Amino acid sequence: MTLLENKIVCITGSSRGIGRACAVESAKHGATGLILHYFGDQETEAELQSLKEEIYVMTHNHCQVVGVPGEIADSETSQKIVKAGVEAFGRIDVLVSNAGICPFAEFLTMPHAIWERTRQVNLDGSFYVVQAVANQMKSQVPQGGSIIGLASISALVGGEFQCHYTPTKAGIVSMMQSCAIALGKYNIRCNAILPGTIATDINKEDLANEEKREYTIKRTVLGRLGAPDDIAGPMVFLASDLAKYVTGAQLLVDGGLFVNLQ
Ligand code: RM4
Repeated sequence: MTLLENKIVCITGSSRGIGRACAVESAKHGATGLILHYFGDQETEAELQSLKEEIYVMTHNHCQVVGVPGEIADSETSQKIVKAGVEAFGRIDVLVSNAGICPFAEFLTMPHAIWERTRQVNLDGSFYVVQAVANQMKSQVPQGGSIIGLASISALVGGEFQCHYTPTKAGIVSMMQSCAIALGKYNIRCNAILPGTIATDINKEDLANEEKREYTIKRTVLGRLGAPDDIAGPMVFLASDLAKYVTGAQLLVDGGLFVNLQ
C-alpha cells in the first residue's frame, strides 16, 4: 500500500516518539521526500542520523530526507523549514505539526516559566509552522495540501499535573478548525489527531509510577498503552487522498481510553 506516493511530507519534532513513527510510516507509504525538523541538541542530532539511515535502508534510497534543526518556538525555524523543503523538493504536500512538551508539574506552585515554555513550544510553535507551510501550500502548483496538528486526548479532559499543557492541546484542536475554514479555498485540509496515552519520552517519568501506569492501562479498552506507530497509521490516512473530503475533523486515537467511564 503506498498511500503517500510521490508526496513531500514535513514533520516537526521528528527525531523520536510519535514524530519519528510518522516519518517512518510516511516513507513506508511511498513519500519521496521528508523534511524532518528536530530540536538540534546532541541527542536529537544522533536520533535524526539514525532515522535517516533507517529510512535509507528501508526504502532503498527512494525517499530523500532533509533534516532541519531548530527551536520550534522561534518563528524563524519555521521559515527555515519551508526554505529547506522547497529548495530540496520544490513543494510541501503534508505537514505534521508534532513537536511538543509536557513537563508534568503541580498547578499551585508552577513557576510561570514552565507555563510560558509549554505554551511557546506547543502552541506558538504550531502556529508558526502551520502558517509558514500553509503559505507555501497556497503558492505551489498544484495548490493545496494536508495539515495535521498533533493535539491530544488532553484537549477533551484534564490532568492534575497538566494545567499548563491541556490548554495548549485544546488550542491546537481549535487552531485546526479555524485553519480548515481559512485554508479550504486553497485546497488545504486541516485536521487534528488526538492521541491517548502513548508511551514515549514525554511521559516516561510519569508512567514510571507503577500505579499510574496500571490505572491507565486498565482504563484503556484495548488493554495496553499506545505505541508511536499507533498514531502513524491515522496520520498517513489524514495525509492521503483517502481523506480528501476530511477537513476540520478531530480523530481520537486512544485505544478507547476516553469513552471508558465505567
Ligand atoms: C497526553 C495524555 C497522556 C500523557 C501525555 C503527556 O496527551 O495526558 O496521558 O501521558 O499527554
